[in-house]
Amino acid sequence: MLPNGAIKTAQRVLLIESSATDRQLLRNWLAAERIETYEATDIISGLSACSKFHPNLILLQLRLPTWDGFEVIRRLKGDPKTLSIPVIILSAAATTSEKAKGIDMGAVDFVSKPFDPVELMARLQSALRTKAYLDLLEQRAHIDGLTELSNRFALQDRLPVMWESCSKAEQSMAILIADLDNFKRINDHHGHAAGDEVLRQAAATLRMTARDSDFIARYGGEEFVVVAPDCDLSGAIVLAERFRAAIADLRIGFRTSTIRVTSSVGIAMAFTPAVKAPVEALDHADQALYRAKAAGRDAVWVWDPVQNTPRPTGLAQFDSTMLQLLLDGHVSAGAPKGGPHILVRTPPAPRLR
Ligand code: GH3
Ligand code: MG
Ligand code: MG
Repeated sequence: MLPNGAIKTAQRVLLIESSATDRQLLRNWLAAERIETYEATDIISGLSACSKFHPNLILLQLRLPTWDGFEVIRRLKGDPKTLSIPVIILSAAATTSEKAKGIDMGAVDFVSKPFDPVELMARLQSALRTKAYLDLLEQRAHIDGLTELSNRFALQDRLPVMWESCSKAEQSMAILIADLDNFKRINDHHGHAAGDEVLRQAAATLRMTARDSDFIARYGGEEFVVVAPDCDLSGAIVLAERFRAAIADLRIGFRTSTIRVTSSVGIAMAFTPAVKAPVEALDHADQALYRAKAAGRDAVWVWDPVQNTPRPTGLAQFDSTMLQLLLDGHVSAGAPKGGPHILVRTPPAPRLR
């Protein structure tokens, strides 16, 4: 365990208290400790303050008008967005069974009247520290240690949320799976440390190629998933082709060697008639990726929602400069070799970082 003070705690406290006298008293103590405070007098304003103010801790009076404080705790703990905010109950005369009920429902502590500023601050700082530790642990549990991208757990959490919000906003959304080609050979020829460096640089390239609003995760060993909200099929192909071309352009210096690597990408769109859930779109992207591999790698394939089968985009034959000219609409591709394809001439290019 780290000593007190070893972790920086955010200091934003929501005070839900109906008594103006107690609010003033607590406000003054919190201000003296330089704690940013937001005040609410009842359950409605208290709950709405959570989404506006994003408190790190809530000081909650049990005796509130209309509904009691237990209802506030029940609602806070029932909502994933507020579930982890620690609640300290302020109580004038809570019975033992009320205290037990509060703790049982998820409150972290009690402070009884008459309030003592030293005790209150010690309990409050302790709860803030615990919250900061938990936030740090949660953050670390969602980050891949090698590439510093989000990991698979983070993807599992974020994908359904992004899916829901794009669906509500009636926006398109694309899912890409990119996999480095013949990566095992790099490990075999240059060693595991070289493979790690390739993964780091591929991840950094992906991060630079994607938009700020895209969510990128390391999905497995040498596999990455990009969830691109508000991105139509043309935009997704541009993004995938940029990534593929940028990876192919990399020259990764490792000790005395220069390593090159290519990647294959599968794309699937959300909200097509056959796709009801994120896992189905991921599966389509995976099938498209599989076909890109089978067709020779260093290619982008897309799940065609009309034919219900993967198709090549037909752009893999161009180097990155030519590809950029093509995607910017400055030149025309002519007839690409290799049969049916989806060719994009003037797509809305995603914003580069
Ligand atoms: P394909 O083109 O079909 O994708 O072939 P591949 O060699 O890239 O795929 P394969 O699944 O055969 O091998 C993936 C390799 O990635 C095997 C595994 O040891 C390696 N790997 C997975 N995670 C890491 C890692 O964190 N660091 C390094 N250096 N290698 C890793
Ligand atoms: Mg691979
Ligand atoms: Mg793989």
